[in-house]
Amino acid sequence: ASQQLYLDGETLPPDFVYGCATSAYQIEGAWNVDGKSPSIWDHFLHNKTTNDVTYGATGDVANDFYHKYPEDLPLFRNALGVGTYDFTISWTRIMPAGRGPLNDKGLQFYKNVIDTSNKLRMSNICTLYHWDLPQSLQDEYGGWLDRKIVDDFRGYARAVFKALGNKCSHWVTMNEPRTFCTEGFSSEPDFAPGVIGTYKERFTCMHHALLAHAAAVDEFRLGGYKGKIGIKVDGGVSLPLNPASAADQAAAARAMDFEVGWDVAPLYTGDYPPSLIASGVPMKFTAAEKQLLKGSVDFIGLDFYTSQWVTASKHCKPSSGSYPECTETYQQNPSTLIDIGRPTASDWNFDAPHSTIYGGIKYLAEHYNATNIMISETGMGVLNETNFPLEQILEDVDRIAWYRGVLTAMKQALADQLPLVGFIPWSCIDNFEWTDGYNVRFGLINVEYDGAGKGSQKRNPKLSGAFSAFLPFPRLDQRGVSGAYLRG
Ligand code: PNW
Repeated sequence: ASQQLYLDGETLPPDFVYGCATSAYQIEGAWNVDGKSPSIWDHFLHNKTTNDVTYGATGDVANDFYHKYPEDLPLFRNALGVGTYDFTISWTRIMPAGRGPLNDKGLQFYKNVIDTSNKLRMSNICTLYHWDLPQSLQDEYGGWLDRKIVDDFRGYARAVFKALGNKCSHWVTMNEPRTFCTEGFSSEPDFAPGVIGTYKERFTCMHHALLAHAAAVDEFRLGGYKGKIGIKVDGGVSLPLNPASAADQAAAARAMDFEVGWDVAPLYTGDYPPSLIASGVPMKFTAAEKQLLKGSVDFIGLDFYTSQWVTASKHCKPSSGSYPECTETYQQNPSTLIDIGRPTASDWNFDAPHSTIYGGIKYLAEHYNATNIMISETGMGVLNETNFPLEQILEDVDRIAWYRGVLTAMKQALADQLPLVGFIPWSCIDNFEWTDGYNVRFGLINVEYDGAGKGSQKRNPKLSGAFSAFLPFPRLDQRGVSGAYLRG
């Protein structure tokens, strides 16, 4: 292999994607405009009794992207220099009853976003689901806890593909099933639907999410659409604290199975990781379901932010077989997990690019023979208290340091011939950061609002935005790759 590996057109795969990402609930606002019905996030935050979202913020207005996209998309293209805009579709905007007729105005909004992107010479990665389930389906049958969700998701996917299927170069069925299933049904859920659950609920949600993913991919392939389809999975990389210890190695391998493998293994093997099955699972896939799952991704998106060292727990030995309780305790026991890297404003997120980015790509490639791996989200949040001077917020050198580390890790991956095909920083622009409200910002562009989301909404590119514009990636317009049908 060449010793001179630069992240440029010569050494990157020819279709390498460089973009930036957002999600519907986090930026659009307009929560009840033009026929949109409430999602579980609207409902959850409107009906909260505990006040654990910073400053009681909601996504009711967020960035008002629903109205401001004509000013934001040129910024993404021109200030950040991205070739791809990665966005998510709100189910309740496009199909307000959860199934049945489409809402023309909602659909038109996404057509406008795509057409405007294409006019600016950006392609689109389009995601069907980033956590904003129709509240009506939650009310009707409990949403992800009922098998009915699989058919409804299939119907929603079919309708979206029919309307927009050939307009996106990449489709993502859903964002991070593990995050929305574990956070939405935890013992103290701070994510919608906010249903207190045990491992059984979390597993059931994951099981149905995986089946829904497979059903959507099935629809896409049956329809013969032109783009690629995949999923975005979250996860950290778990490494043995003491690499020489067999017990720590086993603990780390197990943590990878239970976290990353939980949703990744079914995509490649058709079933959960053997160690997870051996520990006892509440639901199993049928032979037909396994067949649908296996090979259900053209590409895999890694939303990888952070990593941890793992050491064998004294309290619950991996071999004890009393999963779920044992394993969950085992994973969550603070004495067994040690965050790797520089702390950030998010208590779960530490800067360790070699472990997280290089390690994540390598793990997927080696363990699951994954090809077409995309770093579909990574980034760091910075605290944005209202009294901080704007100049300080815009000079976000810490975030540049984060992305420099990511670049080095990606160079290493490419040098090792690992199949990295894209890189999508999170996020294009500041937005509603779930339980942190607007107080922790991940954007390459600043938005002037306070922790509750109130303010002028003025957009200001950060220094990291300029850094993004200078990254030596090929942009779609210079190469025309897949641009023909995107623009055509
Ligand atoms: C991503 N973790 O999820 C989400 O896709 C975005 O919506 C979100 O804004 C972004 O992270 C920043 O938080 C994750 O706890 C959230 O490891 C949490 C974790 C991982 C991914």
